[in-house]
Amino acid sequence: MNVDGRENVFPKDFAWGAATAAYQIEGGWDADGKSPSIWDTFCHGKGVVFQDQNGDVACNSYKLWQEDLRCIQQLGLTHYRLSLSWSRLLPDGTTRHINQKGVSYYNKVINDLLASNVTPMVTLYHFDLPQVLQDQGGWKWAGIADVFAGYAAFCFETFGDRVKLWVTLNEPYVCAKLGHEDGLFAPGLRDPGVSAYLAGHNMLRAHARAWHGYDALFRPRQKGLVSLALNSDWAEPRDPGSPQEVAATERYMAFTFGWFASPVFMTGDYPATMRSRIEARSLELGFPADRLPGFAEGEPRVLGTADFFALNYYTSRRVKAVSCPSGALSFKGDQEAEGVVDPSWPVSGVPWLAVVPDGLRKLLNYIKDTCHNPSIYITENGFAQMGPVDLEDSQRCGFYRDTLLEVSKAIHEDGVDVRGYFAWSLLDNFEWADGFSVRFGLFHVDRAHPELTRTIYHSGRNYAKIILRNACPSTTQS
Ligand code: GBH
Repeated sequence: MNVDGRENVFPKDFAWGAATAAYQIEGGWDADGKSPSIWDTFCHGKGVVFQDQNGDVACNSYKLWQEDLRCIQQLGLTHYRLSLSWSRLLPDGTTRHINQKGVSYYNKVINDLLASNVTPMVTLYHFDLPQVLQDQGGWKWAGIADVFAGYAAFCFETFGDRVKLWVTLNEPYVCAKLGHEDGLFAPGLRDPGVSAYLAGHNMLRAHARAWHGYDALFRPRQKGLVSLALNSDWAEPRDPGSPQEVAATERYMAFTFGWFASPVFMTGDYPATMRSRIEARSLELGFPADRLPGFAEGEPRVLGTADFFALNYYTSRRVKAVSCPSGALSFKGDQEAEGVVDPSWPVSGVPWLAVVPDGLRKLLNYIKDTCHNPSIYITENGFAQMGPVDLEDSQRCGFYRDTLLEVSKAIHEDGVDVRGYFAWSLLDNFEWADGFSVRFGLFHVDRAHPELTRTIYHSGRNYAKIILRNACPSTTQS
């Protein structure tokens, strides 16, 4: 439906948001009774983060929430996605001890948002496991699922009268793979081919318990929605005429998108491709064939435990087939595929983030087709700047314009049920292993200034205009 060139107009009630995460912005890492998370521990170690930086202070949003609120208001956001720090609320990880100062902080944030007519979307877990729970085995420990469900129920009970949009886990793929296979993210484990599958499995068990808890005990009176945020690239074969690359692309999607989307949205189990590849590789290398755990009878059902699809999309890949003949187990050896950046794609400030807006439209259609046409929130999407700060960030302006045009096409031409869009991120913040060297904000945060002054980028002003008009420019002018 491209009537009168108005396809760039978004549906009424479209959610316009920006997203952040607790560890990336809050600081106050040991303030008021908060215990350390695995990211505190990870960053306080040497040589794992750019220039040994850490989130001890970050954007100091724990103290400067009013400044963040001003930024939110200046953009005119209808929605704001934030995450809760588990170890700020429950310092020993469990509800045995509740940190009232943590509760008060988030109550203030949520109440201020609502008073400003901004709907909160709250993520329970954005990579920052309480260290005390890591000490018991973290996501590799089966018992974590019940502990997480207890934390989730506590949050629903405490904030659910006002919060109606919940995300349990942010990007289980990243947490499992970068945290347990590659060692690039906390907890920094390098255990190729084994731990990521186990950690991912326990995340799914944890998520399912949280969702069922909400469904049974809270939904009847709170009437909210619960999902988990899945990140995925869009992938296409390097050479569409090559059957090997077509098959490799299928494996690539199965091991990234399907790993978590299939159990929750499609079949209740991992993709068949994953099961068969991992089993074959285990046999080949003489390993017990149960690296990818099964969904046990008698466990809470995982299929159907999402009330909407929460998608984090950043980039796309061309896929080639690779084989790892060496004797070592690895995720890549199981997947037998590698994603590469097409040389024709422009890249952002970081090499991994190639700018491929139409990949988002394709991925949205793929979700519609493979996951039973769910309602979709794009819970993260954004563009990285590196090097000198450029407040006139024209490349990022173009990125948002082109991306939103693809979203509007997905809605109007393809009939994808996209309900909202959250820019990553409200602020320049602590970009995990890249520290503060990579900036995703709609607002710049001046780290040299004692008050960590927030200044809007040109892209922030443009985004505010888009929100105000509920439409993105349909031409290359903005
Ligand atoms: C999101 O992950 C996170 O949810 C968010 O917290 C983060 O700030 C945002 O992305 C921007 O990165 O350096 O080649 O090893 C998106 C998934 C995982 C994609 C880490 C890039 C690093 C690739 N990201 N990955 S590389």
